[in-house]
Amino acid sequence: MTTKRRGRGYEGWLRFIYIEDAYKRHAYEKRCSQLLVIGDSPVIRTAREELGHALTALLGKQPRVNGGVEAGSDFKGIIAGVRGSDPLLEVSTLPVDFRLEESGEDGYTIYAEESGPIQIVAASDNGVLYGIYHLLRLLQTGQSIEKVLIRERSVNGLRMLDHWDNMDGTIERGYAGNSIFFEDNRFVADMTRIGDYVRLLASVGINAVAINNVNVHREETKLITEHFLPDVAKVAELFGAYGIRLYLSVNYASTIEIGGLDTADPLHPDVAAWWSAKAEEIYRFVPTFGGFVVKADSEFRPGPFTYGRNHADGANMLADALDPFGGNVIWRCFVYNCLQDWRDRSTDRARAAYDHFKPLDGQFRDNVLLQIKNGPMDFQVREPVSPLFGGLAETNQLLELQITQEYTGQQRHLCYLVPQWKEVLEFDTFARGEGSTVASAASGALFGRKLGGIAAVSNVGNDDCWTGHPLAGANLYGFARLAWNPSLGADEIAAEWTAMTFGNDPEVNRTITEMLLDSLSIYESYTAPLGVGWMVNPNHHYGPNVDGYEYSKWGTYHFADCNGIGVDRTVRSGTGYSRQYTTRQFEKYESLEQCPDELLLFFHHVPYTHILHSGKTVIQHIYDTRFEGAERAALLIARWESIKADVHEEIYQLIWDRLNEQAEHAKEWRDMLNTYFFRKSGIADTLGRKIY
Ligand code: GCV
Repeated sequence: MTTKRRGRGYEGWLRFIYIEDAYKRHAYEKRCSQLLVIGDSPVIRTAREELGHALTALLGKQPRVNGGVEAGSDFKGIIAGVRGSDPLLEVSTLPVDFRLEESGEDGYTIYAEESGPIQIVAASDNGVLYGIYHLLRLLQTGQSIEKVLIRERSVNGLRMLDHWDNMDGTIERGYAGNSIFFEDNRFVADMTRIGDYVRLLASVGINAVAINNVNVHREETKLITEHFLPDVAKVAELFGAYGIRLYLSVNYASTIEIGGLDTADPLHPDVAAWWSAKAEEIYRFVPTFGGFVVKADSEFRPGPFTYGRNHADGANMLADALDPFGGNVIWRCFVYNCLQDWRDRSTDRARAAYDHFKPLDGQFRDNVLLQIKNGPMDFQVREPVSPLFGGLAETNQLLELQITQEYTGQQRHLCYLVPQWKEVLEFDTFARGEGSTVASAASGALFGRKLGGIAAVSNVGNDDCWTGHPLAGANLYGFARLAWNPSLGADEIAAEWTAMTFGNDPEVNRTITEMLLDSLSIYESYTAPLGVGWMVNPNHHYGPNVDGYEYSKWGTYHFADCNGIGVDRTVRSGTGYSRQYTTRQFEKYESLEQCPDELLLFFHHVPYTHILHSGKTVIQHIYDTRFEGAERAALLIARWESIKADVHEEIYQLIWDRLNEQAEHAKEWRDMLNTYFFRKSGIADTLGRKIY
């Protein structure tokens, strides 16, 4: 453990604040002054150290660690280890229902009666580490440990973060400073910060991280050469001590760019041989290497299409190279025509991923996972769920979310994204009848796949507080908690993160939790109406610009004119995108009457006078939500000010500044959108409010 106190939120949610309440502290002390963490692998050593340091900080006393304890002795402290690794971990004392048989690879049980030890019995070394962090969470949030019976298993095998970090130190869509991995086209010399980052991640169960951007440029292409592999190995070792496997994004055309070949044709034997030798070399340096992440044939990246091959050909060739070493290929489905003519109304970008990948279902190797963005477009504040979930029955899949707030306020606006992700995870695809949720498709459970999980684009940079906006830490935390268990509630995650990060003052907790929970709907209100999206400034994507993408090549249009707005994606009269869903969802979206208001303009082009389910016209909804959104954004400031006295001064100020900027920008959104739509429609606000 390398953390030094740096202030301004550096410790994130791993704040082990001395427990002032003597009664509580003594109650914990009674049970936590001796520790026995069994084993000696790097992960177990980490677990032991983490527990020791955290307890010392929380209780103000160093616990006795691994001091000669005999089986059968009257041990009263904390004992942790892998099931069966020591007679002291007497699994038979656990209540029958809480045996480990069903705990999965990373599961654990925490068990304590009023007397005797607190036992943490896990299925693996990682499980021990996770169990220890869980116990610490109980202490951080002030819960009783007198009688504990907790059994946890991870729902998703892969719980992954993707970094879009470039080797020059910049981060594509990064809003929290520069990369923590790279600077000046090399790895950072001081890796302390990487060590502190993986602590944060491991404490919430993340087990895989891709460290470089999926847009793999010239320098990053060399990450898989002996020039950089020793450094990759160093980082992988840091990761490994916390149970995390390192992945690299690779350039599909590496055979040409660094391999001396003149082709990247996946079916060419020289190409396959080059990648096999490359895999062998990588694993020589990095035995725990997780595998490759690949963005191919997407936004000007090379791919198998150049050779008339499909994406199964490309992915399988790489998968065969990694297979002997236990590596995976994570192949992204973000493939679409980014050179569209805006005059062409027949092409619909939303259709692209499904049209490309559905016909390939069943053709991918077992160590390939298709990484699918949550929606068919690109991380808008509101989109429907990608129909590939439920559409792919015979292929491993990985849901891709975006924690970094590219289209959701860029960490300058408060936008707690967990409620959005919950909606995605709970969406019913009906692929195997009712209850066929995205969560179950992604984990692999729905179709009986062995590999599956959730990945997300990290929001972390080298800012003091990691995430630019200190409250955006809740998104990083929340993603990981959901990846571990998608059925956790957005509210419980918010409350848990708040308590761990800001302490246990009930008023502070209530205020911050409520601000977080309201924030997505506030952001949505003043920005994109009724699922339309994309009304942002081109390139950097911050701030309102209603026609910013309307006449561009990116396939992202809203088609607003003087009569109406929205994209007709119906089978009846539009692009037919709606048919990519299974029947129940298709019928809902296809029908103007049944389509939910919040997605109306994603599926239908309607007049401004169309009446929503809410009883309002579309135009009145646009005006009302923009006025309300800006008002609610301004009210966030007062809510924050109400807890000024109880929040660390610097953090208070940082957040106050951002909330003020947000309130100002919300007004900009309100006025630009209202004016635009008033000018287009000529219809006045029924409440006669100020529209410019
Ligand atoms: C890494 C969007 C973003 C790009 C990103 C791309 C992707 O288009 O704007 O910055 O590239 O998605 O997910 O590959």
